[in-house]
Amino acid sequence: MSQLSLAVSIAGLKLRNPTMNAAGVLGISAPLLRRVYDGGAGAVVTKSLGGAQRMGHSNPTLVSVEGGALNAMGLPNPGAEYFVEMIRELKGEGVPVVASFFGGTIEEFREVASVLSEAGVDALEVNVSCPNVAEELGMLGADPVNTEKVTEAVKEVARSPVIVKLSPNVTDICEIAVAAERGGADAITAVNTLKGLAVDADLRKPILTNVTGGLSGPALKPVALRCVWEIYEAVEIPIIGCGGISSGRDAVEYLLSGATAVQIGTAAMDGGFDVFGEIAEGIGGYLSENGFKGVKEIVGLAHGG
Ligand code: RRO
Repeated sequence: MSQLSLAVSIAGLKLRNPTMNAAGVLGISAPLLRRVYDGGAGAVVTKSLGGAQRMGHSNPTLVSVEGGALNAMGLPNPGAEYFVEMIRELKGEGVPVVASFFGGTIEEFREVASVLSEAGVDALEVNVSCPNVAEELGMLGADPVNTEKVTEAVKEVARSPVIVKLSPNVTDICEIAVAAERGGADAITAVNTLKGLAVDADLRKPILTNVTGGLSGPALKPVALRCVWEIYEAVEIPIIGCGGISSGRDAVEYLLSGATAVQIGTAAMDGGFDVFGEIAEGIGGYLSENGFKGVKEIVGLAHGG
């Protein structure tokens, strides 16, 4: 019998396998997140939650583009307090829950982190990288000083691991990753979406009401993989890879580049809930075919000795 294990631990967050949904995809209610877990995910991630309910941008907020999708949802969410009961429900069913959240100020980040921590989440994912809203709500993570301050504030109230989700829309992602680590981050998610534009030639206008949006899907993969690679060489903390993963082989490429786990977004919108189990199985197939006994053995292996 094979001794193969797909289980991984990210700073104490224990996963039965390295897959999760990406924040914002299938994460807006407990029943949907339950289906993500039943579909085979190792943990589930909520839609990014703020201190108060937000409607987000008006439609159109999502458009298919070459190699993926462009979204500008604008942080629609019911507010962190509203989600507390759903987190408890999922926890009661034994589902590991990562709460993604954001704030307009450092104080709001701290307050929301406190609410979600008290609800008993297994990890907090700090979203300092939304490309679709005004700077104070979205791209605090474009600046290392702000990233460090936000991380420190969240760490002060967190009772579970703190993961900081970074943006690819920066000159030097390692500088931001190092700042998050200095602020006390337990892990990094790399990356959020890449800022892009879609124009309708007949209407002679941008398609999204927000004009620009965040690119996800296969077209993002080489960029996100490069980010994981660079961050792996810059920090000691674990990395969760995100961007264009739709197969076990894609996930393996992330693990080899330095990720300990992966998040799946656009492929879950296209392929449904079973994609998590299929990707986990694909990772398992690669490990056993190549004589490895666990995921940890291949994390960062492409960097060489
Ligand atoms: O809601 C959004 O527009 C959104 C968010 Br919060 C994010 O972090 N990344 C993204 O592509 N869209």
